Amino acid sequence: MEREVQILELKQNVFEANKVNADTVRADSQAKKQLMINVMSSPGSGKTTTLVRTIKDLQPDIRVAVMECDIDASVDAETIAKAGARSIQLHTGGMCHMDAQMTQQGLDQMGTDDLDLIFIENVGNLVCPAEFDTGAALNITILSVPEGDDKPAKYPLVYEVSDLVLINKIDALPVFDFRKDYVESCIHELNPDAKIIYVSSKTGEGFEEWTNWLKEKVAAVKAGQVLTGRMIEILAAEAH
Ligand SMILES: Nc1nc2c(ncn2[C@@H]2O[C@H](COP(=O)(O)OP(=O)(O)OP(=O)(O)O)[C@@H](O)[C@H]2O)c(=O)[nH]1
Ligand SMILES: [Mg+2]
Ligand SMILES: [Zn+2]
Repeated sequence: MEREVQILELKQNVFEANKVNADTVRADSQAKKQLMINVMSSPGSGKTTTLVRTIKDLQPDIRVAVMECDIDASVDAETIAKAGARSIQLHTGGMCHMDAQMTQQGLDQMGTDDLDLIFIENVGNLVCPAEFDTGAALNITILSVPEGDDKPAKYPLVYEVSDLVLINKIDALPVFDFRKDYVESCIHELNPDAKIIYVSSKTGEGFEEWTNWLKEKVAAVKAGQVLTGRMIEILAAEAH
């Protein structure tokens, strides 16, 4: 007699549970009029360096905190603390991405009083962080010049779900074959509304445009506006 085969969609359950947690995290930050931004990129593209310069440019007018997520070590959280912002190091227990439950635990431990802007520095990885809603309102990706201009073509999802792409290390443009037109067309093909800003976290070039974008978003949240980033829209559309 033939036996019936059972199928359990584990991945589906994981995403559904995460969505509930992410919505709770987002509702809390909306109630507190705090903006949370998830920063994704491959290892070494300059997430921490970018955040350090950003903190220095924004504080004290905008009160910033960073949740650093890594598999191990605490160097990034120490670097952020030295830059004068509240920070916490989260160890993901071997996981290569953040999820909303981890965000909640991090926020509870760090404390969120007296903050305007909270960054999540996600684990350096261009693949699964793009699949998990952390509960942040907005998502950004950093692509650094030395990684190559083919990354949007090879890792499309992270660019699809991002509201903004920072192209970092532009001070290195003279020594790399990096086609700006090509990278822009690849990103816009995936995500026509993605904002692209060129920066160097080493020299500060481009930072005015980046920090103005942040100031605008923080002001919108303070004014009670609910920001709905691309990732939230895409996940909601998939759920229907
Ligand atoms: N030339 C140049 N170097 C940069 C720039 N931004 C970052 N770097 C360097 O790139 C290296 C990696 O920078 P990090 O900020 O640690 O990168 P990260 O993305 O936080 O790395 P992980 O947390 O390990 O994923 C460091 O040596 C930085 O000094 C830049 O704009 N120009
Ligand atoms: Mg880092
Ligand atoms: Zn992962």
